[in-house]
Amino acid sequence: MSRIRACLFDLDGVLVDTARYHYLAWKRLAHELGFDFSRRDNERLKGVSRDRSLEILLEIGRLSVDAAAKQELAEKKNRWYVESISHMDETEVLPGGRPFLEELRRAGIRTALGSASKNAMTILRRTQLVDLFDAIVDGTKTARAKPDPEVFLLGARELQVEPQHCVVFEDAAAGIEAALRARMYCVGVGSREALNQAHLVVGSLAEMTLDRLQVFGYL
Ligand code: B16
Ligand code: MG
Repeated sequence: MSRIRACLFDLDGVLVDTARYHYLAWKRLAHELGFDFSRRDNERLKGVSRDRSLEILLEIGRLSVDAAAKQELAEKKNRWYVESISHMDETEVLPGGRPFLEELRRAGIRTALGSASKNAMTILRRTQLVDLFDAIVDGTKTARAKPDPEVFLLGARELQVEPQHCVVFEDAAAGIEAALRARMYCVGVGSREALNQAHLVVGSLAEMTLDRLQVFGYL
């Protein structure tokens, strides 16, 4: 078994719950466009890029708009979203996130962020998580969205660790597929039914310890 040398973390749904801010902004946009957008609909947007999220929203509202209008709508939603996350603070880190990152770093395991969000730096700064990462790969650095493995492969490359020595923590099915396509180990964070492709599933990072990485041959 290979030794684990790095852990890569998704942001929304693993370290912070920004899904609710995304939801409120998409819902406001849907209302402006004249239709409703439910929490159930919002599940389809988790881990998905901003552009693809807008396409899904327009599908739900049965609307078709040209490329320029799409860009305007995506920008409008993002302005509302950025306004909400600008009020975040360190209390919004999900349970177990900070202590687990600190434990990994004490043990010499490298850490990276692997998020689809173009707003990841703002969120990391607001929640005071920036210094806990050796590498930060977000939607501003990638060309292809999850389930493409690009975000995690780039993270591993920045950390100079081979994929077989990496573990990814993800809350979305698209992210788990991306991790598996990168040939990394994957821990699903959330419900077992939704994340059954992962090698291991935990309810939250509060259930994670260095010891539990032994299942991947940590020692
Ligand atoms: P932005 P993650 C993802 O973050 C969110 O889960 C997804 O809902 C969002 O559409 C995407 O980021 C893009 O975010 O509009 O801020 O660029 O889960 O990959 O950390
Ligand atoms: Mg996520």
